[in-house]
Amino acid sequence: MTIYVLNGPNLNRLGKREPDIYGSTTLAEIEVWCRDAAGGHAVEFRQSNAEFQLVDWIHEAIDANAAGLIINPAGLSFTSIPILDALKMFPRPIIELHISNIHRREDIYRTSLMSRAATAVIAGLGARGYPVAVRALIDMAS
Ligand code: DHK
Repeated sequence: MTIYVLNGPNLNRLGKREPDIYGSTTLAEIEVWCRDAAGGHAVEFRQSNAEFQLVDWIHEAIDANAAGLIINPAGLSFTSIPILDALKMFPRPIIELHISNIHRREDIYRTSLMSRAATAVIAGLGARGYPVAVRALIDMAS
């Protein structure tokens, strides 16, 4: 079983980026948490600041028959039709993940296009949302 965890723009800066909103945990630490939570199942953990790269990785997850996909599209959550269209092709559970509670933030962050394709949404758990999402996908796939 393989789980894909995809991260969008600026998440490579976690730990230094607005820690009052996103916390002090780095993306590298989050990756370790995800691999630990996966309990031996394979995790493809990636980050890109480029929309096209995220689309290509979603296609890769489809072709690899991934058991599930966790995606934090970051700012692209609110604008990217290409990512939404790619997610619509993914045939298994998708968890949309936001570190912050986007529904408690400025208006520009409140309406995620991705939720139209997501099986579930986690928002506001901080970095700990990632291992929670990994465990949930594994439970759904088992
Ligand atoms: C991350 C971002 O980079 C923001 O653009 C989103 C999301 C929120 C998060 O909470 O993980 O609005």
